[in-house]
Amino acid sequence: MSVERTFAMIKPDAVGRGVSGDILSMIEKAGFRVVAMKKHHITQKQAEHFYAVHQERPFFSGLVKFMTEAPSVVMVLEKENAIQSWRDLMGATNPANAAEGTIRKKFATDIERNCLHGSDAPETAAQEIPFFFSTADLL
Ligand code: FUP
Repeated sequence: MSVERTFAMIKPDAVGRGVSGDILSMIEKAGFRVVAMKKHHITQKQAEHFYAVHQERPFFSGLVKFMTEAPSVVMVLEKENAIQSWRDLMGATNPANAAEGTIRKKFATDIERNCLHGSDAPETAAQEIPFFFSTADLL
């Protein structure tokens, strides 16, 4: 295993409910280093691009609407095996299936408003990190 970076997002539902601090605390307690972090209100174009892989799915327009309704917190996290570790800490996409101890189990309400995003592979992290952060943010 090697030290990796992954892209993480606290979505508008969690930010709006004021639980970003609690989530950040769980992230830090799990041993991640926060390399970069900012609040960002994603535009419609950005959300459509970010979730382009889902553009044919029936939930796409609802997902874009939700993601653009209020700001998110976007982050780059670093740790050994960070991509899988962050997905493990997030829990299942559908919070109804999320394991005890995961963030989605604690804070998420439904499959769309599921609090968090995390890159699912090194290639995805390599696209998602520069989508939100410049080289200068990541030194
Ligand atoms: P994840 O990798 O956990 O973010 O999950 P996916 O890439 O499968 O889905 C991306 C986002 O689409 C989810 F976070 C929420 C939304 N989604 C729905 O709203 N309904 C679905 O049935 C599946 C996903």
